[in-house]
Amino acid sequence: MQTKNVLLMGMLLLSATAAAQDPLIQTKYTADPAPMVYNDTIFLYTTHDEDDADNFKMLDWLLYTSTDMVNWTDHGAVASLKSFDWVKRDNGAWAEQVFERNGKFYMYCPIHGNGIGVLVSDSPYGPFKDPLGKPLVWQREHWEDIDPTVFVDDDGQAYMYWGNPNVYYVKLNDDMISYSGEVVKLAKNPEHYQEGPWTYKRNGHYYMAFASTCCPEGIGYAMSDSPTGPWITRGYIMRPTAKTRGNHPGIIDYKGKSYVFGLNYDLMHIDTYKHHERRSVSAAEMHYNADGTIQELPYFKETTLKQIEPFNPYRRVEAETMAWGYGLKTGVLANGGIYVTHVDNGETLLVRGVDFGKKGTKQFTVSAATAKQGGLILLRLDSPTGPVVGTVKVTPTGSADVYQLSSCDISGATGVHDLYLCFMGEAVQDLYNLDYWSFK
Ligand code: FUB
Repeated sequence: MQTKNVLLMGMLLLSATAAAQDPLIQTKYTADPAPMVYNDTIFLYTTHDEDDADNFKMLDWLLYTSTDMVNWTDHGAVASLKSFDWVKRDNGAWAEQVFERNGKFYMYCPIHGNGIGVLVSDSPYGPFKDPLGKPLVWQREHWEDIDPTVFVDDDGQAYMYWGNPNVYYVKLNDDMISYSGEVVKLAKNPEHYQEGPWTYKRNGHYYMAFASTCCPEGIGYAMSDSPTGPWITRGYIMRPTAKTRGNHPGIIDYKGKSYVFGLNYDLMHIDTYKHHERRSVSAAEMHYNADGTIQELPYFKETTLKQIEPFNPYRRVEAETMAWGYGLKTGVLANGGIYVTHVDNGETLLVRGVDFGKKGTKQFTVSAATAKQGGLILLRLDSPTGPVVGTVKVTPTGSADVYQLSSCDISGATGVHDLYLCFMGEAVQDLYNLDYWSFK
């Protein structure tokens, strides 16, 4: 993903993908989106396809947050296979979901071939711990225990559904880490069901969205009058298309709008069309009809993802907050924070819809570290070749782990603009690492 011709292609594709914001995350391969709304923020938990994956190579679960649907902050891995002492596999961290109940956060994690475990935290950012020391469910006679989804009905009864190719469910107890009764296998799957159920209740209707029959997988959905079915398929939220191969839904209502998240291979396709399991998460606004049915959407790239509200730059902004950062990578600081790295000459980081206000800004400050290279950061508005409103010089700090603040004057930045941090230096690669920035 790092070569210069690929970077150029990435720049060209940026204009094609910016409106759809397809995919949402470019610094890692992400899959199996599980969005959760908490405290006015979207917590987007995802699985993680490793950069060198050919088949599924999945070791941990990632977290991203956003308050505007287009600028996403990377919080790194919040749990991994190592979170479970009983897991002996070194692969198989498949599609999880996090569910909040009474101020605790429950992460339901399938370990492919080893059942479904549950982790608990007091915070949506983790740390997530295993309270059971064993799987919550494990039907050892097959490998169908994947893709758990959880919701709580109005009467307080919690349900967990999962499975490929069959759908199973249990009634979870109030503690959310045990269940009563038997594992139930649905007598009849929703038509076109393959895997990845996402079950919720909205305006009195029960919904089960799912990845529809492989391959390619679209996003289908079924409705029911009861949490235990029968589930009747009502159509596609997104029809299967040759443009992708797998899919996996996650659905939320947020700030008066509804969104469906899914997955595709569009990030990998910037680099290669040779098939590897290197997927990425996308999202689109979706709409319900008055009778509760859902309007079909075109493919992610043919939708427009609108920013919900302008971005406030007058605060500490973590550098790993971006709408687009193809070619960049993120790493973990000694204090557990996240930083931006692999910053090469000619790359850019886009933050969409930054509101500089009527009076505008006078100064930009960035916290950066670099052993010996250094370089410039040009701040451009509205395009990677737009007007330069400031240029900050990053000088060597003696170590790629030692961060120093550098500032520059800004002129001509008022109102709302897309902000491009354009990275330049004499070296080709690894100019500096970035921790955070702010305007004043
Ligand atoms: O990501 C691994 C598996 O692929 C998931 O569990 C399925 O839903 C499919 O997306």
